[in-house]
Amino acid sequence: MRITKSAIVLSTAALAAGLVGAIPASADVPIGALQIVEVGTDAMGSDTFANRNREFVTFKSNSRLPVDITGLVVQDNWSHGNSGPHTCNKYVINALPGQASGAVLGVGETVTVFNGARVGGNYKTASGEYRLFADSDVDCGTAGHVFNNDADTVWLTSGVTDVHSKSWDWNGGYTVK
Ligand SMILES: [Ca+2]
Ligand SMILES: [Ca+2]
Ligand SMILES: [Ca+2]
Repeated sequence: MRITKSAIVLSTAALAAGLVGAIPASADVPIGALQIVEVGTDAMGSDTFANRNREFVTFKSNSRLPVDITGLVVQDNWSHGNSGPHTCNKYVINALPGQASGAVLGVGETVTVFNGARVGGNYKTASGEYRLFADSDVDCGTAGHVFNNDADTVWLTSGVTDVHSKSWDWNGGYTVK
């Protein structure tokens, strides 16, 4: 198998902590343990409260161990640079569907956070993808759309650690990979 730098870092951290299971919630998720694979940046046509789900972030685990992502913040560049208390333009993962408490991402598993809402709420697909719904406020961004269509950055932040980010500076499509 391919040994990644992040896997080595993670393994070292796990050994240092004497762990055999998941990286504990008290530790920040290590840099590189998660990877953003796709961002929905712009809903086709007008950006309205009803089509907020066309804005989304998909990320996967690159870790060789289950990783506790409880408290992970998925946020745009405005939120990332705003250290004051605020509730706009970010989503905090405190639970995953099917788990009694906390949020532990298994090896190779994927999460998609949609900015809109869904009847029935969060769920896990048959193929094992967690789908979470941030239900952004209409007063945040443009009718709840928070990822700038032309240029922005999505950040995955755990405590003080920026685990991964993805930027774009174009306006030529609806998603960025
Ligand atoms: Ca947008
Ligand atoms: Ca649009
Ligand atoms: Ca933004």
